[in-house]
Amino acid sequence: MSAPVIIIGAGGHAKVVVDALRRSGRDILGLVDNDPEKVGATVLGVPVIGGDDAIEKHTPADVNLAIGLGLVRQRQALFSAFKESGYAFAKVIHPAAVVADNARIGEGAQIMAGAIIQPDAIIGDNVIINTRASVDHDCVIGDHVHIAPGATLAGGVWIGEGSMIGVGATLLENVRIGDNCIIAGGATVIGDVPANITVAGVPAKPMTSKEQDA
Ligand code: JB2
Repeated sequence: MSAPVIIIGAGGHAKVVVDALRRSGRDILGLVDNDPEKVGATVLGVPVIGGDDAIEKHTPADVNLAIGLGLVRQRQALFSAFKESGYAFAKVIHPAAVVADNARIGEGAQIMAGAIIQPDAIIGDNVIINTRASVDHDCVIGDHVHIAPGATLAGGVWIGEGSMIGVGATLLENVRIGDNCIIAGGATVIGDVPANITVAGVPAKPMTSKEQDA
C-alpha cells in the first residue's frame, strides 16, 4: 500500500492537490505551512499539522510528500531539499486527467483535472500540468516546470527545466523553450525561446525589462 502523503503549503494550490489525491484514493496525513496562524486550521477537512519541521517527525519510509505550492522557484527548492533528506514525492494524477499509457510521468509530478497527456510525452519530476492543460504527443517537459490552466502544447514541444507556461498560452508544434523561461498568460509562441527569457503576446515576443517591472 502507498504511504500517506504530507502536503507542503496550505493555500490555493494545496486545495487542488488535496482534492486530486483524495479522488485518486491516497491517504493524506496532513498539510504543513510556514505561517503559524494556519497551524491547527483545516483545508478541505485535512489538518495543518505544523511548519516544515513537522515533516521530520515522520521518517522517509513512513510518508510521501506533495508540494502544494504553485511558484516554480519555491517548488524547486523544496523538492531538492527534501529529496536530499531522503523523502520521496507522490505522483498526483487526478482521475479525470487523460494520460496516455506510454507517457512517462516523473516523481512528484501533478496532473490535474481535465489535463490531457498524449502518447510518448515525457513529463519531468515535480512538474505541474494544471487544470485542463494539454500536452500533445512527443512533448518533453523538464523538471519543475509549471504549465498553468488551459495552456495548449502542440506535438513535439520541448520545455527546459524550471520554466513557467502561463494560463491559456499556446505553443505551436516543435517549439523549444529554454530553461527558466516565463511564457505569459495568453501568449502564442511560434518560434524557439532561449533560456531565461520572458515572452508575451501574439505572436509572443520578449518583454523589455520596463514591461516586466510594470
Ligand atoms: O516553504 C514553505 C512555504 N512557503 C509558503 N513551506 C510551507 N510549508 N509553506 C509555505 N508557504 C505557504 O504556502 C504560505 O504560508 C501560504 O499559506 C501557502 C501559499 O498559498 P497561496 O494560495 O498564496 O499560493 P499557492 O502557491 O498555493 O497558489 C498559487 O499557485 C497556484 C498554482 C496561486 O497563484 C494560485 O492562484 C494558483 N492556482
